[in-house]
Amino acid sequence: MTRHRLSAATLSEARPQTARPAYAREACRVGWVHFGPGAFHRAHQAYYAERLLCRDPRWAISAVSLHSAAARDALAPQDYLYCLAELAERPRIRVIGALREILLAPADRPAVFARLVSADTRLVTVTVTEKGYCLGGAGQLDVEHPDIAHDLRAGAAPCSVIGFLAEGLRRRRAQGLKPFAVISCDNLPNNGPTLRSALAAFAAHTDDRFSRWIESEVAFPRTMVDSITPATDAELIARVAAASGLEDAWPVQREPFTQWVIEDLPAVRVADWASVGVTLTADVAVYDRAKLRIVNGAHSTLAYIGLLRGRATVAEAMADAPLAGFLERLLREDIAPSLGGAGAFDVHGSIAATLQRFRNPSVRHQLAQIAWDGSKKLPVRLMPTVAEALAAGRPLERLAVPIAAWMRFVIARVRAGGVLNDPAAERLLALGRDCDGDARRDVARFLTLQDIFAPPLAAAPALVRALVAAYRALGSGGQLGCE
Ligand code: CS2
Repeated sequence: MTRHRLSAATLSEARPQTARPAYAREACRVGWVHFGPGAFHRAHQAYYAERLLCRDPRWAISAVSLHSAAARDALAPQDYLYCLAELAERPRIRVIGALREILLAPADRPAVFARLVSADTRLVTVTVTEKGYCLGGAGQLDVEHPDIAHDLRAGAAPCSVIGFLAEGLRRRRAQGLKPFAVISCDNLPNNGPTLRSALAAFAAHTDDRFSRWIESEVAFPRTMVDSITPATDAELIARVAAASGLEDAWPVQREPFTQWVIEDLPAVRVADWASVGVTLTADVAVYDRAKLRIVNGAHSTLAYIGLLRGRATVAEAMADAPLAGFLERLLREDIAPSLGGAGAFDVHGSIAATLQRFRNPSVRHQLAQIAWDGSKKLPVRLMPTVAEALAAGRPLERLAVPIAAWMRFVIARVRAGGVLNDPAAERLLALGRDCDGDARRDVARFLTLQDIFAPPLAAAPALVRALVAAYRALGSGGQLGCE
C-alpha cells in the first residue's frame, strides 16, 4: 500500500483516531527556543508546548541541533510535523505541530542568534544530555573541554550550548532586551543553578560585569523531567505508519506517564503551565533528587547488571526474578534512606510506581541505550547515595553492585571490539584493556578515575571491599553476590 508522507498538506489524510494539532498552526509564533531536539525533547517538552498552543499561540518552538542534521533532514520534508506514540496497551498516536523549524549550529548561526535575540523569545529549554554541559568532575565548567576552549576563543561563533547561550544573552543585554529564562531539562542534580554557574564562569573569562548580570538577571529554574522514551526503531516507524495511515520518517515514542516540575520563578510564569499539567513549585530539589536516585539510579542498575546477565530490555530485566528482587531491595533499603528528608514526598510510593513503569510490556526500552555515557551518569545517579551511605555508616554491599557491574560492562565492551558510547570512552577502554581479572587490581584501576570516584571515596576501605566483592561475584555471568 502506498502511503503519503506526513506533512501539512497530507495531515488531513491521517486516520481519525490519530490526534492532530487542535489549533491553527500558521497563526502560531515562535516564543520558545530549544537546544537538542532529540527524542526526549520531542516526546516531552514539545508535547507540553503542543498543549499550550491550543490556548496560546506564542509557544511554537524553534529547535537548534548542535551536532547532527539527522532530525532536520527527516522532519523538514514533513513541515516539522511528527508522530508521538504513547505506549499503552493500545498505543495512542498524536501528530505534534509545535516544532516550527530545526536550525543547525554552526551552519545556521545567524538564524539561531536571530531567534535568541527576538523579543518574542521568552523561554530557552535545553536537553543536551549530561555531557553537553561540558562540566568537570566537581560539576564546574571544564574550561579545558575542547568545545569550551574553542568558544572562549571564538566569541560570536560558538559551537557549544554554553557558547550559544552566552552570546545570545550578551546580545540581548546589549540591545536592552529582557533575558529569556533558561530551562535545563537534563537529568542533572540542581540542573538550573549548575547551568547558571557554568554560563557565569564562561562569561567571566571575558567580562566580569556580564557574568554578574547573568547571575542576577537571568532565571535558571531547576526542573525535574520524567518520561521513559525508548529510541525510535524500525518497528515504531512501521507501527506509526500502519496506525496513522501516513509515513513519518522519525516518529518518537514514550510511556504514557510524563511529568515536568519547574521551579516557580517570575520569568517562568509567562505561560499557563498548570493548564497543561506542568507543576510549578518553589521546591524542586525534593523531586529531582528522588527522581535521579530512584528512576535513573534504578535504570543504570538494571542496564549494567542486566546486560551482564544477557537481558536486552528493561522489561526483560524486570522479568529476571533475582535481578528484580535485588533492585527492589536496593531501592527500598539503600536508596530510600538517602531520601530521608523528602518531607511530603512519598518515597516508597514512588519506588512502587517506578517498578511498575519498568514492567510495562508495551515499552521496549533497550538496556544498551541506558548504558551510554556511564562516566557521566554514575556520578549523578548513584555516587551521591554511596557517599551519603558511607558517611552515615550504612551498608555498601548492594550499592557497590551496579558500580562494579559498570566496570565489568566496560571490560566486556573491550572484549567485544572496543566500542563504547561515552565521552570518556578512550580512557575507559584503555583502562579496561589493562584489567586482568584480578578483582582487587581491576577495581583499583577504576578507582583512579577521579571524576567518577572522588578521592575520599576511592580511599574508603569499606567501599573498596564492597566493590571487590561485587566485582568478583559478577564475574560469573552477572551473579549478584548479595541479597
Ligand atoms: C534513562 C533516562 O537513558 C537513560 O539513562 O535512565 O533517559 C530515563 O528513561 C528518563 O530520565 C526517565 O525520565
